[in-house]
Amino acid sequence: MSFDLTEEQESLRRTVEKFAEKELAPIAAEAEEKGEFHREIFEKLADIGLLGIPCPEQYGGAGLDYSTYILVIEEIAKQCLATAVGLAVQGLPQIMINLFGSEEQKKQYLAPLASGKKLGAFALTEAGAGSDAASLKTTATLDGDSYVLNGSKVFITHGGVADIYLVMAKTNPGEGARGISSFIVEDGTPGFSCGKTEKKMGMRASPTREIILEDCRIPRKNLVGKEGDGFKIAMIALDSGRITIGAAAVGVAQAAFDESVKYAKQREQFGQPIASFQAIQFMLADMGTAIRAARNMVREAAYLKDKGKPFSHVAAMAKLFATDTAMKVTTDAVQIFGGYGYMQDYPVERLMRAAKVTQIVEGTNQIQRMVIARHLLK
Ligand code: COS
Repeated sequence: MSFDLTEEQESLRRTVEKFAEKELAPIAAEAEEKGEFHREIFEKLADIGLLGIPCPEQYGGAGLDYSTYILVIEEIAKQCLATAVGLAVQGLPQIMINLFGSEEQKKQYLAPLASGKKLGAFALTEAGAGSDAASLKTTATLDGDSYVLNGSKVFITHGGVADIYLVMAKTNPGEGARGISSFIVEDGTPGFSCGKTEKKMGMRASPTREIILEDCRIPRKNLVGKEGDGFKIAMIALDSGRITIGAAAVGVAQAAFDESVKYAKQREQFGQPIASFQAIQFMLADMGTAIRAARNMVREAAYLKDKGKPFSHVAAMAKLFATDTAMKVTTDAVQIFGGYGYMQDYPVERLMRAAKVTQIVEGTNQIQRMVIARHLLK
């Protein structure tokens, strides 16, 4: 594993950095305050080929590796976590359909997702099934050449704005995890509707919504993989998703660190910049050290995935460490800013609220510890 980026990776990283400074920085604070989703940002991301990173070129994607995907996510997250998480979520259905879908599904769904013509979403969580995902209650009953879905999903990122949902439902309710299957459900299908839009602590430019399935009849051919494979398909997708959330957390932490260094050099107290005090220097030293370690862990997880090696526990470790780092670094950033850090005039309070959700999404950090411990003890 090399620490150097290839020329192509560095060039793409710089392009994305400039894109994020030009397109996201000016709107991120206001979109957060108003809870506004900017669909046009995803069109612009699509124009520069960023919505189809994990999709192979033959199906209309960029066919780039995960080591490149995480660079893109980190740069976007520095300016706007909502957009970075959206970019990560857009990848999940592409990964699932590419790995487990039929040729027909790949031809029908991958190009629209990769080109950004359609937005994708991942629908696993239910009101009573969060960390214990296998206890989900939504059912899918085979009826002739259709499946009929009934149930509801909560906390769905891009719920209501997505066009294609990968929905996990029980085809065999008595079978636990092995009774779950995975389906493609299109927006507009009779029986598909959206419920409550959540009011969140942070990441408010990304809509999080309930979706409702009432006798929602979808073609039998929309089953992804085989009946009973849905839980494993979801877990495999989440393994990859956890790497991208780790990358997003590194971006949030880096942004808070950069703001802190700038502020510490310019803010004067007791007749000198606060950066000259050891109390602040040690905080910055710890923040910089943790961010470097987190970034390297995320890169290792991506490297293992790219090489086709087992990476599930390393992805969990990277997600755990990077998101805990983001929480600590953003909290310390607010502390360095003092009273100003608590005010919305500076970006660090928004970054601190953003960091919190990274410890929860794609599996809470307690679930990551479970995944890690199971691996270490097996
Ligand atoms: N890759 C492939 N297969 C996996 C897997 C993975 N990462 N994790 C589990 N599986 C398989 C297991 O091998 C097992 O298969 P068999 O039945 O053939 O033995 C099956 O899935 C059930 O696994 P397990 O018994 O470990 O399931 P648990 O109910 O104990 O749940 C956890 C495991 C807790 C890890 C899982 O429910 C989880 O990740 N929860 C968090 C959900 C989450 O991240 N939600 C966020 C949604 S997006 S914001």
